[in-house]
Amino acid sequence: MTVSSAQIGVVGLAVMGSNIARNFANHGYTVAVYNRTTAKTDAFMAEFGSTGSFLPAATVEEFVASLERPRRALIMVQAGAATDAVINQLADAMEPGDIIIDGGNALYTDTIRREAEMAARNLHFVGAGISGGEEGALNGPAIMPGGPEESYRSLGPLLEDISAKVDGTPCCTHIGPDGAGHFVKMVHNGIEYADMQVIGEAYHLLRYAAGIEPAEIAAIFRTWNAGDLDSYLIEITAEVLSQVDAVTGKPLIDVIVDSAGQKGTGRWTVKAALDLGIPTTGIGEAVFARALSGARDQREATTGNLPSGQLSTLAELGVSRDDFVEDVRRALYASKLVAYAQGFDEIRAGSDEHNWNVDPRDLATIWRGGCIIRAKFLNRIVDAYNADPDVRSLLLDPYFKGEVSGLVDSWRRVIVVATRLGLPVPVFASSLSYYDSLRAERLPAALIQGQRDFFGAHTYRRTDRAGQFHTLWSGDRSEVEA
Ligand code: NBP
Repeated sequence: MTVSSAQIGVVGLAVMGSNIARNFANHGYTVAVYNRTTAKTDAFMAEFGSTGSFLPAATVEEFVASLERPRRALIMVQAGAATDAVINQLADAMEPGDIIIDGGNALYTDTIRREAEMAARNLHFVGAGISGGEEGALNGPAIMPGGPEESYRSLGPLLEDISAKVDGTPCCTHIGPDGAGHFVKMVHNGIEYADMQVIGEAYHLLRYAAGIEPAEIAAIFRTWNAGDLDSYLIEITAEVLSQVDAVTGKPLIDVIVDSAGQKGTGRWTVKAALDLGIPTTGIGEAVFARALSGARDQREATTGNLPSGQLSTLAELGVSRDDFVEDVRRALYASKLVAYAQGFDEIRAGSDEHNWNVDPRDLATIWRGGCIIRAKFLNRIVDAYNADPDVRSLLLDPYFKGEVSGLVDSWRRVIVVATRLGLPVPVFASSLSYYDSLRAERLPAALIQGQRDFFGAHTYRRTDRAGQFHTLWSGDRSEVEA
């Protein structure tokens, strides 16, 4: 007979699942482990069985039977159909009140559906976003659990225990009902796309506008990491840029193919933003930049084969190298602020749409550690929402406004230089356009409304009177009230 003594179980022992199982065991929990292919469970036990208290199971039934009640089973398998298959197997073996947690990168709409399906079977379903990659899974990730409040009471202490801690605060908190956890994890990844792209654009300018070699750029990034830009992504950028390829002796960056992969969470973030009507332009440009980089056939046809127009050099533009380096740092910082402001706008809109009541301060707090976008300046986002929970854009917060006022001139100069040198900076440039759009008293949308009224009688509103109006474009061009 199986002893029901595991406080938590993990299904799926690939890299993430095995590291999370070990993380629980390292915190003193007895962990039931199960993998579809039993050989993987055996291999896990052979390698790590003696490092903690694990109960290996060969079947789902045995796995479920080894869990204490209410049972808590964390699924760490491939997102999509595999997750549905495992949920159904667990649900068949579980009893009312038990908790199924999906720690994979599920699409939040799938999580909403699954939560409703499990609720109908009197089971709790928790979609938990987990960030930090394999290292975080083992040593402390950021965890974003959604699902019923009630299940968090039983589950929360365990998840908080294994999460990263910053100043003693766990990087885990209940985010909101059903799909809230996976939604914010999705936007987290979207912000990560933008953050990585702006760092990439900064590198590209230092390298190809200022002609600085990778090892020296690494040193520049290290100094940046000691200031406002202090973050995990800046830190690892310096590591990557200082790496030398053992085969060729060249900087590793020069032998890596310049096609960025993607698994889909950035694309989901943009799709959701489009549906919500939130202009997450930085994230969108970052996703498109990866797509363009990966369009090998097209790039082979176009590289060196499209007219550039008259190009300049930094020297011809009278810009000194040191001034330019500092301008790039500021443009990077400003563009990054825009990406975060847009990401938080999307979270607010998603939360309103689904009545999740997500507190943005929770996210800024738990993202300070464990996750890929961990950064010092997230403390400032907490302060901003503390000062005004309803601030219409983070860019309006007095601290960030002050920061941007010290950055914006550099930001403009960098876009000019990049344009004159013919270097692509899609997120730097679109973020500045977004910022200028927010500042603008008038936008060209008035003309668009005129055009829409011309060809489709879509009507327009006037600046001086209430109501909807239409001009009789193909008649005498007088205006009528619609
Ligand atoms: P993978 O995403 O590579 O999934 C492999 C696991 O899924 C194996 O345990 C495999 O079992 C299991 N599996 C599959 Br595939 N189909 C199954 C099915 N029909 N029934 C039961 N099990 C099935 O693993 P991972 O990279 O560890 O990621 C796990 C989850 O965590 C994913 O959702 C991922 O998106 C998410 N995530 C990953 C990272 C990361 O850095 N890798 C970070 C954050 C989140 P088998 O051994 O029998 O084939």
